[in-house]
Amino acid sequence: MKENPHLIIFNENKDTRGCLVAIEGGNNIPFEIARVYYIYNTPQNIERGFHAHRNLMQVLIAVNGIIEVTCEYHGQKSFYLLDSPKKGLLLSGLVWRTMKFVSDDSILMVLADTYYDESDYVRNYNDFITLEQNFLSGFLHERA
Ligand code: T46
Repeated sequence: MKENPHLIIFNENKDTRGCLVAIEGGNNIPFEIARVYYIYNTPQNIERGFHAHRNLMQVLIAVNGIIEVTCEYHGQKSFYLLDSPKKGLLLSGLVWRTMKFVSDDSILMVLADTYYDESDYVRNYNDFITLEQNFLSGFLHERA
């Protein structure tokens, strides 16, 4: 099931001791979690990503710091500011993504629906554009 990129706001259990967010696969995110990875110790304003995925579904969460994510899909660009551990960004399917680690204390935690598979990556931008065009022409053909 493919969905356009969008933010998910998690419920926060807050009391005088601090805050707790719980994420349950298939409940408050739309897939079962097969893999968790996190990215940290990034220099300030470094950008990572610059690729798309063919099928992978992921939720990106800045558990610390501030991370700007740019998404390109269906010929348009959208920007998401991950500035709270309460926010998750759902990415599924063919979305060209870049993540800018705005503060050097930023930690990006990612929940993914499959194990690591390099063959799912589209790391060449021209290949991404070709795949997008194929997808869009197939979509328009189906609707005609
Ligand atoms: C994504 C964004 C948000 C592994 O061995 N296992 C893994 O599960 C992952 C995710 C990566 N790797 C290896 C592959 C590379 O040799 O770690 C190295 C760095 O990966 P990459 O350059 O793809 O990292 P980012 O930050 O550009 O992208 C990562 C994810 O790879 C990608 O799926 O959507 O974060």
